[in-house]
Amino acid sequence: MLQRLAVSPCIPVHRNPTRALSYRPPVCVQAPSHLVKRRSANFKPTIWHDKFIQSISSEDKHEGRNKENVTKLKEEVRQMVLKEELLRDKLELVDALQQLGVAYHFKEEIKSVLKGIHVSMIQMSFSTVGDLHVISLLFRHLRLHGFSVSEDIFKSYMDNKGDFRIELSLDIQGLLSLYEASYLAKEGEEILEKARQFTTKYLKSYIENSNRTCNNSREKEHVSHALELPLHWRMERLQTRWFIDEYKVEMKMRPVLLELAVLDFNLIQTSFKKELKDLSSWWTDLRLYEKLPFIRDRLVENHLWSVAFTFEPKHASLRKVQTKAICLIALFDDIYDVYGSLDELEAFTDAIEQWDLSAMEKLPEYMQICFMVLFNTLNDSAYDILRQKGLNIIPYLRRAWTELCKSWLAEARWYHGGYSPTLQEYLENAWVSIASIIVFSNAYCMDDDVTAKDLEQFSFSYPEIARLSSMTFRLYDDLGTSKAEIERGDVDKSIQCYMREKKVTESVARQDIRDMILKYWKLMNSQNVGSSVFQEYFRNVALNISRMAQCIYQHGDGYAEPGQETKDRVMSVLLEPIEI
Ligand code: 0FV
Ligand code: MN
Ligand code: MN
Ligand code: MN
Ligand code: MN
Repeated sequence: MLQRLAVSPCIPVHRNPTRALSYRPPVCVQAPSHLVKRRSANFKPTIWHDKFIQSISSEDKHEGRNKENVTKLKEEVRQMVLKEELLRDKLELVDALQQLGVAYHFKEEIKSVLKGIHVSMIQMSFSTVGDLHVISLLFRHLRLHGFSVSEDIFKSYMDNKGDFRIELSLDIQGLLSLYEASYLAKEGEEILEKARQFTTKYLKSYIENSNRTCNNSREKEHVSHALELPLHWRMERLQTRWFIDEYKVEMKMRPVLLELAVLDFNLIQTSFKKELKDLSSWWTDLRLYEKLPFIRDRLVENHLWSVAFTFEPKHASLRKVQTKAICLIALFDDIYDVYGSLDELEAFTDAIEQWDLSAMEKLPEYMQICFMVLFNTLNDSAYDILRQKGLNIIPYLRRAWTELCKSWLAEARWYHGGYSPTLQEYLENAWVSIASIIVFSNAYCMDDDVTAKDLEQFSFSYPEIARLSSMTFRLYDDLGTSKAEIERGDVDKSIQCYMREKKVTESVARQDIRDMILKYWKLMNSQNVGSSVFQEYFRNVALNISRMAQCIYQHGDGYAEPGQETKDRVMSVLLEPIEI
């Protein structure tokens, strides 16, 4: 199978301490930069200019009052969670909190409610029978929160041939909840696989029938939304935004919940805007785009990625680090894929590995700029952690950037050498070259709750869930971007490797790659990552990377060629408050 990367815990910054003494002026081995024949991908400029970003109001004159209100409402909701008695009510409340995007305020309470339910289920040997909707909600939330629960819980809804009983197809709410639960399946779980197929089939026919009869339009809207994408795969802030609007007209709507959700959404969004303004000043002041106009200039879209990984207020400084890193990832990726010559890329990869300003001198000027901006940005983020927590995380970040550059170099060598990798060769490299190891390393090393022991663990290998999530990101990316990449000249991506190896058409390959993605999701669900606060946080980052990748590439390449879809997402998550 796919190998994990071996890692030395502490890479010495200077391999040879006497180097400074034996310093000699560098010899430039490459062709002079102006003689290199360069390609360009003709990426469009950004639609979000700094002038516009700075003109956005990030001051809310009611911010103080709204914060006070949130504190008060939170207390009311906390009481609600603790007071609820019936199983159905408890679960529906937990589910609403989750979908309204405020569950993070009540982590402890929700855990304790679910723990109570779980304990009583153990006492009854999981022989719970009841409403399909309630049991499905129960199953999904137990799994999401790391409680062990077997798929056998659904056996009582099956006939003696092992199929779901046909009369269930009339229970739309039950079908919908079972459908959502089925996406929490682990590798090899057949009941849940049957559940997914059964519910998908009958929900689709419900939509077809109701197109003719036009009954209950809200239910229909919910079913279509779910069929488009299950909850487990959705980018959280976008789902929250959608659900808040739905919740407004829900029969069981509780005004306290709604008010909390809207205020909280807007407060968090105010923080996103402040972050964005700082980031836009940083990016504009670097003036990289003037010097390197061939790159993807996508600051705002990059911040949307960071928000997707960790939206909670306490992660504001991590988000800024992530957005800066993604700007540099996109810049470097374009150099390795399109702009740089192979000689230059070899030299650049060496320089990154050495992590030393003198290594930079051998590089052409445009690469010196790239090297230095990474050197400064990374050291800057690491400095904050060293100052605040006394932890030196530079070795971990260097490791990730070096591995990333090496994986990009491998692809460049393949491309320039006219080599077509096997699918396995490709994937072993491509889960790294998609660059999420940088996101993971930042998220891991810079979290408040990370312990020295966690860091030691990290120095041996990346957690398996990081590799699985990166794999989904890679495959989603290839589905959305490989057409343009191959046209402009690039190494074969997963789709082309698959077509060649299995001798199938592109549309078969695409479908099979979608099936592979589903398999990776199941493997992610199978990971037993532990239940500490830190472990749960890290698992969510992994799930969120897959969710965001699915979202950005849902309608093609929403990143390099952001159209109306991406613009709408930026507006509704980052810029437009919900009206009160
Ligand atoms: C990948 O671009 C991509 F979406 C980037 C670089 C931005 C977001 C990155 C992270 C959140 C880590 P592209 O399709 O050019 O990547 P490949 O690897 O296919 O060249
Ligand atoms: Mn690329
Ligand atoms: Mn690339
Ligand atoms: Mn944390
Ligand atoms: Mn790509």
